[in-house]
Amino acid sequence: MNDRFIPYEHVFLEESEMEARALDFRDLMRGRRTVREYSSKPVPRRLIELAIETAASAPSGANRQPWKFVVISDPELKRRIRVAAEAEERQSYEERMPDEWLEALAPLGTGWRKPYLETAPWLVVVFSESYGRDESGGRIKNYYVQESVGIACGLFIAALRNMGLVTVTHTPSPMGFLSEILERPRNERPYILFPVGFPAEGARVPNLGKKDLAEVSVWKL
Ligand code: IYR
Repeated sequence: MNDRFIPYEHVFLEESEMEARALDFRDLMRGRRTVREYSSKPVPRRLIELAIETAASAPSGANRQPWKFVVISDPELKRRIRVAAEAEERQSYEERMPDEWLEALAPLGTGWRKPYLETAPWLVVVFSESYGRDESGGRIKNYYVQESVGIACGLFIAALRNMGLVTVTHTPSPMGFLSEILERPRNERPYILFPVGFPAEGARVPNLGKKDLAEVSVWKL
């Protein structure tokens, strides 16, 4: 018997229930905001585990699952990450980023200071695996790594939103310092750093909206 394929047990829903669930989920996700001001209120480790399990359910090229989630709560590590990230970001904002980019960021109100890297109870750094390792240490080729890890990060963000937590997709540039501080092997590349927690009391977000359906879709009927 060939067990390489197994039956897929799909749960079919009533159309009315499909639409109701779609609306609920759309509204939940529309309410998501990137938050840059964090409370130090603790978040149970179990919630982070669940968000990672959700993210790791993502489809990936050849099912290689080319991601690693490095989870940090240690204050000393957070401090080292903040110091290194701010050093890079300061150079970026003050020297590396062209005016056009700075103008594009102006509405977000971002800057090189990243206090959330210490305030948020958890930092989750997602690494992409440019290649994998087999049992004997040989290289395994990975496929569509950027796409795969991007999808996993999207699910991670959705999982956090669904459980009532907030995050920001922080991508200090360059991110090499994360490999060093977190002692990651050469095949792992920093992809996104997610501070995770609750918003600070009185936290504010930029007054931004999303494009509407007509702007983001084209229909060929
Ligand atoms: N990485 C920097 C700059 C930055 C870039 C973009 I594009 C953003 O949408 C937001 C920030 C930072 O984290 O501040």
